[in-house]
Amino acid sequence: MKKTYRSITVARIKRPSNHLLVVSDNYELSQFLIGELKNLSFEHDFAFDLCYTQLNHDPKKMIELGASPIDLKDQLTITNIIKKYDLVFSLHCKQIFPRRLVEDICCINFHPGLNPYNRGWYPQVFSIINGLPAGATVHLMDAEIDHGDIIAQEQTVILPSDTSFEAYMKAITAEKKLIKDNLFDIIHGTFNIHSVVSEGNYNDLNSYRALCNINLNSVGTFREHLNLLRATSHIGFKNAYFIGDDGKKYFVRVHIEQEI
Ligand code: 0FX
Repeated sequence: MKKTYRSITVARIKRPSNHLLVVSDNYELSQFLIGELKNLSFEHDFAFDLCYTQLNHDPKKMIELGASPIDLKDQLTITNIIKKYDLVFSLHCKQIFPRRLVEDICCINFHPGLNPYNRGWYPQVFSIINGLPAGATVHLMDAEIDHGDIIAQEQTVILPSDTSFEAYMKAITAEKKLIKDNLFDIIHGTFNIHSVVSEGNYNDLNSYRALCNINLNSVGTFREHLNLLRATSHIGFKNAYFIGDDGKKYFVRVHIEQEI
């Protein structure tokens, strides 16, 4: 794996957590995390709560898992989190954690990208386009997005046949492994953190939207065009499109198979 952090230990957190808040808008990962949490046993008192954010417009399955709503933009909510919890997880959360929260409590992000490469929106999409490494990262949070000292990482391999969907599923598998391998130590407070070698790069939602708007007159190699289609093809979503001569919008998706 390409080293993305310095191998020096910058700190070792020593205090076990008694009360964890998990903020997540991702059902699959929340279900997995809860399963792992229930398998662990600690010598100290430990409890956790699960919340989904205001930006989650389809929270039915999160509610079935026992999650309650939370608004991280509300100042009183942040004050109450700081009073009640000593550890907070961001597990694919749709709201940004405010500075006050990440500076007052140990907040940890589970991210489907290999920091510091392609931080921000849909890391695997941009890895397909720019060839930067992909994977998953668990890291301490600071006030910048997908930024902070690294606890653990897993790199994934994106094949020429992978679209955004397959590359994303590989990142999810890597995240589950990171959860399994690091959860006890994180809660126990016996994990090491490592500083990141560079700021890397960040992609916002507008950069993604720009990729989806196909310019039929764009000039480039076939590889570039194919990579754009791979990067925007994701089962369940209509992403890339062009406007036909009839003025109508046409969505495009690519399917690639490796010879067996
Ligand atoms: O759980 P998650 O990967 O995303 C969540 C938050 O929604 C997101 O704001 C946060 N940055 C992330 C760390 O955690 O699920 P998702 O359904 O939003 O996206 C999953 C993948 O689906 C994404 O990597 C690319 C694909 N996708 C998603 C949307 C919304 C598309 O191809 N098109 C889309 O319109």
